[in-house]
Amino acid sequence: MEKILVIGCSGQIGSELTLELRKMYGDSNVIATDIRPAPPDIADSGPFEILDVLDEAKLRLIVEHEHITRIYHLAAILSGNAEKRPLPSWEINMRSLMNVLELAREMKLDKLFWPSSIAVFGPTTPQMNTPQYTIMEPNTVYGISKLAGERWIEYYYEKYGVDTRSLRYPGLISYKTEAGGGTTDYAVEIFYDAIKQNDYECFLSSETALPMMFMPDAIKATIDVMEADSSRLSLHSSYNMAGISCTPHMLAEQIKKHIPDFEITYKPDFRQVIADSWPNSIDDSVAQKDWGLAYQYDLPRMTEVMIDKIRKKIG
Ligand code: NAD
Ligand code: AKB
Repeated sequence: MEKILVIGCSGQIGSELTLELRKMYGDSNVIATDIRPAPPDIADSGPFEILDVLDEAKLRLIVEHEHITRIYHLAAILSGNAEKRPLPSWEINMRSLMNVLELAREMKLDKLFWPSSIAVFGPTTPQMNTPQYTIMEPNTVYGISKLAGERWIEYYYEKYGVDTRSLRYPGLISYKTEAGGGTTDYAVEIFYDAIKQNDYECFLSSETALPMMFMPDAIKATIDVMEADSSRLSLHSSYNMAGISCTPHMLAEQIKKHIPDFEITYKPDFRQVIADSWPNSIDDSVAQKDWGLAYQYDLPRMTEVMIDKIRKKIG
């Protein structure tokens, strides 16, 4: 039986992925951790501990004491926040990964999951239908840390056999937990403001196309890549994921179908430069071929569910 450790369970992804993992492996077999308190449904449904992933001794203690076999390492500082505090963000993003990789090597853990991002690409990358293998010269602290992380997970696979599965998530859209300080956060904020006040001031320009994905598709892909037989994986860095490519204008038009009075204005800030350096759309054919990546949600369906769920949540 697998015994799972989730690091970063209180974030946008962890708050949903942890519950899915508990359904699959049993509540008591999924140890949830974060540096901040867990949402009530995680704290109430199974084990939770406060853990700073930089505290190597405590991390080791939990892994040994709980007989952990797999780690989902989700803790990171996202692109927007990382630009405000470059060196501490580099420290958190990189040292946490190295702590986890070293533990996995020493303790021969079964598998790791560590997410990468479309932030690994940069201004010199072809922006349309960005291939799996292409020029990668990220110019953000976050992007550099994700690219370095991809190189390290592949290194640990080749040198030590540590099996880390990884996805280059696009911007994730969800209704349970707010987004964690990234460049794609507008695509979550827009729904809350549309429902609360019928307008939204967007920090990216109207025609900024970025790849996005609805959380249920991201969770399914995460579980699928972790469950895939290793013989099917042709790479051990991180898989491209395309999702839905859209601009703030396109998303606003979809929202107007449900909230006709909705108005959007644009006031680009420092995140515009980051967004401009990222792909407009992604080629994820390698993931489709290797382990069957597929999506259930397009832009209209995702918008419909987001509006419905957020209306119910905030009343
Ligand atoms: P988030 O910011 O919402 O959650 C991260 C969690 O990590 C937070 O709950 C935070 O408290 C925790 N954390 C931060 N520092 C920690 C530390 N020192 N020790 C323990 N926990 C710590 O981020 P997310 O959106 O859930 O992202 C999870 C992972 O997925 C990250 O690696 C991120 O880079 C990656 N990712 C996310 C997206 C997205 O759109 N959400 C896209 C691409 C990649
Ligand atoms: C961010 O905008 O930083 C994240 C990401 C795409 O990695 N959502």
